[in-house]
Amino acid sequence: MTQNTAISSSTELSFNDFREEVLNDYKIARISRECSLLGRREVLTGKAKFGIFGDGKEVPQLAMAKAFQKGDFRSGYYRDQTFMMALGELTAQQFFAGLYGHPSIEADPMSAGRQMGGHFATHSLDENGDWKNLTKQYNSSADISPTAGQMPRLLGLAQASKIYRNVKELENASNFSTKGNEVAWGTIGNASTSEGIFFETINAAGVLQVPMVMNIWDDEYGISVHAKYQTTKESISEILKGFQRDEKNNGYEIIVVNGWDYVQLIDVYNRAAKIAREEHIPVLIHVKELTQPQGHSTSGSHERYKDANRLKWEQEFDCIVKMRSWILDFELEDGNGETLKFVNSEEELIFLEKEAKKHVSAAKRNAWDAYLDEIKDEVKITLSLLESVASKSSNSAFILKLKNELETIAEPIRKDVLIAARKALRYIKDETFTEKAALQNFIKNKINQGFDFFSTHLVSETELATTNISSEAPIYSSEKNLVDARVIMRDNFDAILKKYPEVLIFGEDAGFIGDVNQGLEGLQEKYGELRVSDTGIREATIIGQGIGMAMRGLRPIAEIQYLDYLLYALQIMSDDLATLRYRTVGKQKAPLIIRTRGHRLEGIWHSGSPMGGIINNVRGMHVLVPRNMTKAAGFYNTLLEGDDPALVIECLNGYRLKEELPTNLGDFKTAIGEIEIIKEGKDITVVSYGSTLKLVEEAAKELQQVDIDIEIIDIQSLLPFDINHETVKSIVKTNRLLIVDEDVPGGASAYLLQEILENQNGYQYLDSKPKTLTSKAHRPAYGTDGDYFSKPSVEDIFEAAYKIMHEANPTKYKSLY
Ligand SMILES: Cc1ncc(C[n+]2csc(CCOP(=O)(O)OP(=O)(O)O)c2C)c(N)n1
Ligand SMILES: [Mg+2]
Repeated sequence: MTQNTAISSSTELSFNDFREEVLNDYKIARISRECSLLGRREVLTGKAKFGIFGDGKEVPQLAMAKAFQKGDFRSGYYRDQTFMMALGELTAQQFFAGLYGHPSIEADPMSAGRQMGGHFATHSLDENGDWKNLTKQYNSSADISPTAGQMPRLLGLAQASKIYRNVKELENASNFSTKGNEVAWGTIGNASTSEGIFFETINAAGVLQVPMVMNIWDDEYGISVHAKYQTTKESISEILKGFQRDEKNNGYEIIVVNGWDYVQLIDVYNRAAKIAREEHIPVLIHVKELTQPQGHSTSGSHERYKDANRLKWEQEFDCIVKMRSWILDFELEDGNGETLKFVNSEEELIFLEKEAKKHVSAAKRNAWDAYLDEIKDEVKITLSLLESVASKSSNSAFILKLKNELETIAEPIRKDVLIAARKALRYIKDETFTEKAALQNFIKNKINQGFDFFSTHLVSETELATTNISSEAPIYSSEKNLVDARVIMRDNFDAILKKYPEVLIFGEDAGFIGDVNQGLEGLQEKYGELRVSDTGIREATIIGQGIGMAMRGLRPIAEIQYLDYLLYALQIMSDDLATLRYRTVGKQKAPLIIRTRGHRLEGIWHSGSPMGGIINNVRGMHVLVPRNMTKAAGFYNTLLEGDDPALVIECLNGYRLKEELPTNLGDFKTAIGEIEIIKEGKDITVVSYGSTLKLVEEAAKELQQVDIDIEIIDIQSLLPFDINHETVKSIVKTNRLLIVDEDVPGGASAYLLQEILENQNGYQYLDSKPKTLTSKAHRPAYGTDGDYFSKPSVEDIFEAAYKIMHEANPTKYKSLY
């Protein structure tokens, strides 16, 4: 009988303990449900902006929480409030604080109001940004909203256990793992399994054989769209059957269970955890027959798309309703012939339900009061400031009107406060009295506070922030040792792998052959298949592996074979990696290094440099564009001493050029956010980066012959750009600016213009119109001629510089055309 299975698998609890556990579970489910019901009301009455809740998914989450151990990681989505509550990682009050968007990490530990409710996270880092002991706590990687966006990272979270179990040098990484026994648990809705990255993750985890338990919460819908439009055969477990392991082949353990069957669920989850934890075999649990009692979210009502039969079925099969009747019906005969029951009468459950209701309603009130009290204080201060400036101002009538308007807002927010204060300031702009300063200071403080609330922790603000790390020059032996530049890369990676046992390098062709350009030649043989490895062709999950492993204390270097193929990974870089620190207000980090190579080959998909697109999508990461391999290697050495995620773009045409081999491999460093003047000059400041610099240097020689002396700046680092504002100093000298970029018009060059002219105030030193020289507005055509006509050439650079000088001095520099 299933009931007996549950009891025996509950590690020989006495019946009373078991009873207590069941009733406690039921109470958590009820509390969670009440949160969903009241949460929806809060949105519909306008107190919160948007709500998406976990109603209808409570019972399987209770079972998952039981199997989830300290050290484990969750990578899930917005339905998982019950799971978080069952672990003790989310209280009802915190749930509402999140719904209201309370900008305080104490009130809303998930994201301090930065994310909408239903996006869950735990804290991996302490107040100083240092790692906590992750093996001693339950861990939830921070949720993101794009459906299936949690999948790539899940792969890495699971893979970290495999690495910790099998890489000998990491035996003592006790903050992160206990012999690799941690399971990574994914949750995803049935409809979101239609996304490509879901399938990519499933396949990769099967190949890698990592301890991942994938849970699909199946309610047959994705918003209004039924499973028949989402999934072949309307069943994800059915179509994934080929992944089932057998005697001959590795694969998955696939389990199907009904989401309302508490007893079965507990059994299934125990089994799944054991397989994943002990054997490192991925498990997929398809949890069927779940419901959405209130529909998808607060944005609509499911009566519009579910027919009466379905709605009736959902009521009957509501997992809490089912659990309730199971509790009421449960009877067991003990050894003495006595009948054991969970409750003597329904009244007991009704009492418990009322308690849950009261608990949630108080939690909601407390969360709202805590949220509003802070603002009420601000309103009070503002009203008195307005009154005091009104008493002195000749515009008092207008100011008092603003005061009255603020006073009558029943539930004011911070925006209302600042609107009133800032508008009032305009009325006294021509007046002088002491109260004016008080108002000005108040406004400035509130704007600063807003920055702290909503704009900090974009990049690391800890001692490990990479921009704090100084450069360290490469050292060369007395005999000149010129080598193919890829050798510098290889030998530096060798030094890195030796120095940091937590470093892993992986990507397409990165393992056995040592990458397509031999920058990792021989390193797999030396450091083993776990640390230097080949991956499938699957850019999004290569990044996901990196994100997940970096979140568990490893230092992955994920290789994307060519820059042009980064676009497959850009979504996950943009949505997950770049926002991680920001969306957790500095409580989680993933200092992943992404290595790729680009610029300047020939062909639409082999020579791209879509830098504008990239830098605008990955704010929160560093984007580094070294001009040669020594610079690139120096960046890796710097990044490993810091804790920011970064993308390093090596020059594809630079591996076979000669560079001198430094002796301090693994130690020399390229500073991040610093430019380098690679040629001094007095006439024009020419700003560029990466492979294009070689062309600029060539053009410089030719320009010298016509008496034009350009200064060349290698910006080296696009994000962050020139933190010490050195570029403008060059413009102070030359008074002219040319930006050479192989991105499209208005791409990275527009970004650089804004940085130099606006942020560095370069505009005031210019005697000529600033100029950007870019590629054409299309992908570069194939072949040498395709390149010549698509991207800036030496002649283009020469003529652009010459034209600037012609305009400045037409007598000396006669027009070329
Ligand atoms: C990439 C992306 N596309 C669309 C959406 C909008 N969206 C949010 S939830 C959702 C449906 C998800 O359904 P399912 O995966 O079955 O989860 P459920 O909500 O049913 O639990 C959609 C389309 C989104 N968040 N992300
Ligand atoms: Mg669904």
